[in-house]
Amino acid sequence: MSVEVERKFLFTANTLKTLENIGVCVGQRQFHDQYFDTPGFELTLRDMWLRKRKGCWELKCPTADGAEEPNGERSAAAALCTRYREISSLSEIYRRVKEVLKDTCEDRGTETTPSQGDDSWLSKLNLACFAEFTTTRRSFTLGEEGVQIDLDQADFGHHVGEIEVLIPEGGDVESAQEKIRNAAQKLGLSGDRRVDGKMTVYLQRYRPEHYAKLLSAHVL
Ligand code: V4E
Repeated sequence: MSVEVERKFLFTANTLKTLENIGVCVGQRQFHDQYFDTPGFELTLRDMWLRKRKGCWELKCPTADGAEEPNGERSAAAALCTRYREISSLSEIYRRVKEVLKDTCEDRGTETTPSQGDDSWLSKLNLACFAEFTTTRRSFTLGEEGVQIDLDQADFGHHVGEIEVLIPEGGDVESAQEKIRNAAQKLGLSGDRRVDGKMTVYLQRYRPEHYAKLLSAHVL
């Protein structure tokens, strides 16, 4: 299991020029994401994001240590970063999702892990797709170890950049944030406000009721 520490940013043609000058493009790819939740938004209200990408299941959920720094405060730079645990093992995803839904779902699903390709567990747990979109992603590195910069263009007309560092669970979050801060400086990023990701914009546009619930629960 790994933890993704990430800062989103708005990018312009100039950011792209800078990246092409000082970074290395490590690839371009396209993927289709489908996100799932119950009609009562029980996963996303807990900041848990279940998705299927290129036929594989992924769950992003809050880290065990929350988002606080050891001294209980967050620096301005750290506040721009999110961190989420990324789980890609279907058995672990199924276990965690079932645990969250156990009180509300009549059919609690089977004990055995679903097999890849058999999605019947979704309806048993009352899960349905609430968002889907395709992203074209160009990825860059800047020479700083472990830092990746993604420029995402979603098919519903929103684009956003991300600087991300993957660390092991319990790894050094502050050093990841420092790397992200350095990369942001190299890219000449200014601004001290969190930037909305693809999902926030998608929900705002196409699922206003869901968006409002998450906003009032301070998930977004
Ligand atoms: C964690 C999360 C969501 C799931 C999608 O995560 P995101 O990193 O935005 O998507 P993507 O496609 O870049 O995934 P990757 O390829 O990097 O794994 S949707 C909303 N959240 C929570 C969230 C938040 N509250 N604030 C910010 C700035 N980002 C995400």
